[in-house]
Amino acid sequence: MKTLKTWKPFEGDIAEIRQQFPLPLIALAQGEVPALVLRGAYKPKHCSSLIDRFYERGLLYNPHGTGRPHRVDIGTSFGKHRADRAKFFAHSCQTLELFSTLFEGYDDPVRTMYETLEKLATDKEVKTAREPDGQLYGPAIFRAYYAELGHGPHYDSVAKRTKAFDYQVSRFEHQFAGVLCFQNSDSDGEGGEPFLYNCPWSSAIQEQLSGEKFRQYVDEKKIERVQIDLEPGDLYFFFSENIHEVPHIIGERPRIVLAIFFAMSPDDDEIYVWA
Ligand SMILES: O=C(O)CCC(=O)C(=O)O
Ligand SMILES: [Fe+2]
Repeated sequence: MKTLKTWKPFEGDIAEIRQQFPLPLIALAQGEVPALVLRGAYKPKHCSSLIDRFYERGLLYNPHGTGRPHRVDIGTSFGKHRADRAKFFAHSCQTLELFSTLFEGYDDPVRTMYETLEKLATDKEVKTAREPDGQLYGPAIFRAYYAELGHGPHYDSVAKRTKAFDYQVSRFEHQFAGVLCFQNSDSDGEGGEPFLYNCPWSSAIQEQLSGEKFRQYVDEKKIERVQIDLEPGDLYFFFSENIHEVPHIIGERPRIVLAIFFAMSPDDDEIYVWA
């Protein structure tokens, strides 16, 4: 692996980030910085209390003695549901309803993410993605990765990868993600902590993305990568058009995050957020 550490995540509060990067999202898109990390953006105590609530309400499963581990989403994944438009928007509607009471008694973590993003977005308005007829996308998603689950090297772009041109979110130039850690898995190793590569997607990269090929390619081309080490309550933003991965989880305790995707164009006043 490369030892030169020129590509490092920047950690700070909003003011420190904006002082360093007057246009933080553009800095991410241009690869000046791999990620912006806001420690303690949300109260860790609220993370654990909400997770208890998710178990109580059967929104997460207890791994003991159950069958094959599978990822659990609480929310509406665009990628998973977009093929059937009517069902996608109906599902999103249910998520909005669920989220309207799910956080009662605690800070609303979805609002925390949107408000933080709005402060980083400088002069843009941050909105849940919507279609011209007013139908809303899912606002955010909780993801629980259980043992052996992760996410191999990939990039996320509705415009470039998903090519969902029948949806409004494809109109934007750049796509990003924000992830708020709720719980880490119990391994001390690399498991569950995301890696970001200094490598935007291109059609040439596409051929390298299958199987073990990408790791070889990264070594050969000396592509820098960074691992983002998070504690509950920490939030990070990154350019999701860079290749990234989540190494699989080791141990019984699932990694639980609240994630958003969002897209912007320099000349558009709105930022659309979805899941
Ligand atoms: O959970 C993370 O840190 C990244 C997740 C991710 O890459 C995705 O959901 O597409
Ligand atoms: Fe991703």
